[in-house]
Amino acid sequence: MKKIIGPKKSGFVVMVGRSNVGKSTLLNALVGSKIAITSPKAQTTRVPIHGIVSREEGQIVFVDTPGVFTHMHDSLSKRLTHSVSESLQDIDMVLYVVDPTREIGDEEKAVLRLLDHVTCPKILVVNKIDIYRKPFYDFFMDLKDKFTDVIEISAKQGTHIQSLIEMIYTYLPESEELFYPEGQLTNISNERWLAELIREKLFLRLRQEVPYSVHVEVETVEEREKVLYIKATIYTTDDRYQGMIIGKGGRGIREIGQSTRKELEAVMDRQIYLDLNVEVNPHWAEQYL
Ligand SMILES: Nc1nc2c(ncn2[C@@H]2O[C@H](COP(=O)(O)OP(=O)(O)OP(=O)(O)O)[C@@H](O)[C@H]2O)c(=O)[nH]1
Ligand SMILES: [Mg+2]
Repeated sequence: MKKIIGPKKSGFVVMVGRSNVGKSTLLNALVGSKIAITSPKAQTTRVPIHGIVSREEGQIVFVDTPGVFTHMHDSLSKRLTHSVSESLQDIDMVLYVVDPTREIGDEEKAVLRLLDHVTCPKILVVNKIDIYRKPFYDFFMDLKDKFTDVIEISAKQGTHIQSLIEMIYTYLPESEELFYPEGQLTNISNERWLAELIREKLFLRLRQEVPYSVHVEVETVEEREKVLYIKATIYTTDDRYQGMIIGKGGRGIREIGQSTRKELEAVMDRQIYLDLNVEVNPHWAEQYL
């Protein structure tokens, strides 16, 4: 028997939440492919990334945003917060992603204030339910009445992801509109994605402030005999950071290159030659973000 499908629905669904709650991990789980980078450090995501789900029911465009910040003194945080407020304009739904395992701080309150002005349907997404100790679970459950619906998930383990997609279709407006061609999973280019993957390895490997000082640009992607040749430059703001990234005898940069290459070879199922350079450019944030 043929499944009965109602009128098509489509729209933009923005994920907001403070740093580290798992927004990018959730984006990847929803789309079923690693399009956004993730790390245990705050402020991993820098530019809003779209993840696209196209089904018979219609098309959902998920927008992953950077965490919202209260420390507005540095220009990076300012730019990131501005890009979140911009993402909240002209959208069809908000997923407010929260982490019940971590203390509620000023950043959480700032996100809640942002949400007060949003009039479209808002879904409270309680993430990380795979973690046993959730001391702040009740705090979020008490907010239930402010939201259209609530769901508990684990983005990392893929728990209740399909239920969340069904829930979203329930509240999405009727529309035949396709924002992206069917089959397309993201708005970011191949080069940008490669650069993001390198940035992820920097985030995973480097300590404290160093990863926040970097920007990655991929300059060349080229077929060369049996290998795919990729040339990329890591820009950092300071000589000191350059030294820390390169490491003693070049060990640091070698490790970053190797882990990126390993992941790329696994995903692309082919041999990769990665040519990584580190340059100092104090103005990359103004130039590239
Ligand atoms: N245990 C557990 N860990 C998770 C889950 N979802 C995400 N994480 C982890 O939480 C950390 C942060 O995840 P991200 O997806 O980078 O968080 P984010 O909200 O995008 O962070 P920003 O981009 O900095 O705003 C990573 O180490 C993830 O592996 C989950 O469901 N369970
Ligand atoms: Mg992120």
